Amino acid sequence: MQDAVRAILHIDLDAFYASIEQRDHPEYRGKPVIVGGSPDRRGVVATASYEARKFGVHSAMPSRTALRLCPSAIFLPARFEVYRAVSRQIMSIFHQHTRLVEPLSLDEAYLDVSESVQDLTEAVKIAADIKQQIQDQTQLTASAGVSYCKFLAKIASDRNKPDGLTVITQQEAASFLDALPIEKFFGVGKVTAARLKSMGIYSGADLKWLGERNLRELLGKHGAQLYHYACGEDNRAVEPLRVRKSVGKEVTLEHDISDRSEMEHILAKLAAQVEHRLVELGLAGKTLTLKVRWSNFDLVTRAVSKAQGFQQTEEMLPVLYSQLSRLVDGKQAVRLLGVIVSNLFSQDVMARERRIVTPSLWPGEIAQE
Ligand code: DCP
Ligand code: MG
Repeated sequence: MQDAVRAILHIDLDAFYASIEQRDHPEYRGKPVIVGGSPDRRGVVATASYEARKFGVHSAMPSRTALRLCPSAIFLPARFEVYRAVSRQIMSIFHQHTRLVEPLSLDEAYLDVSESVQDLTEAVKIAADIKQQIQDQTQLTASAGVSYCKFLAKIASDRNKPDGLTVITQQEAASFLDALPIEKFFGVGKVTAARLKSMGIYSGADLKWLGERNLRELLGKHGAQLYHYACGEDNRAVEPLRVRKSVGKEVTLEHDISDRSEMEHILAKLAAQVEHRLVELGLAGKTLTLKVRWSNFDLVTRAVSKAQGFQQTEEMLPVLYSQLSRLVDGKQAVRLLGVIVSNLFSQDVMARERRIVTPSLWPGEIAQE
């Protein structure tokens, strides 16, 4: 008997926040829309419509830079309540097709449809049906990737955005992965990419050539995993019941640093990213943890808890800075910094929305140079 096929879908909505704004405000359709913080208040871009992306605008860019690149952009504050409601709609569509749904963020999930199909062609049909349902019920477009594993399904959904539907079969995987730039591999950030490139490793084919043992020596367990991805091997299961326990961000620095004000600057950026994610999910957390890895790889963490919880950057920073001042003596160098909020709980909606709207432009307000 033939082995049962694995059929994994990755579905990701296109320019999610911005498309919702264009849907709800027809006058913004076909125009460059940027959702995020205001350019005159050191905000960052959450996302940009495809019209704005043509100017080079992208997520996480300072809004001020975005305004310079695209002076005609329409800047809007995020309406998380609306985005969460749409997210519930699309997740419920996914659940009509399989119980194996693993959400990755508000607009993105893996689905394992292996039980309902004989081959990937049938899985493509399901992906097309889901895209149509999303269109009918939310008037939004999604891009779908179909493959035999999570890694390739995710890469596939990114291939033909927006409104894409891409399949990568087992037969196509090898040539596809060989040509894939290392940055596209799961878990390869800027630092790892730079390190690999300095050794002449640019693509999946190069990773394979380097071999499992070398990659493990270079990058530890993650290196071995990378090798297997490059060979098209990814057995990770779609995990529907992943309960989120924490929201955290960390960064491995390009160069070790020992200057405390530089560390504070990085912590402020990380805290802002954690705040963003917490707000998006409608969560706060009672425990705030500072994570520091010294240049000799020793790891220290310092956790502080408070009953009201942490969500906003300004609530986190005094705690992070005071913990940092106790750890750092100006001599030891740091290679990684992280900020984690755990012991999560759901926040009062109204109180939260008021705080989010304050630092942004009001809906409809148009930023001009
Ligand atoms: N988001 C954010 N900050 C980031 C990245 C994303 O606030 N640095 C938010 C805004 C996005 C949403 O999460 O609309 C979904 O993220 P995606 O990475 O899926 O980006 P988009 O859906 O906006 O665009 P794409 O068409 O590339 O998926
Ligand atoms: Mg998306």
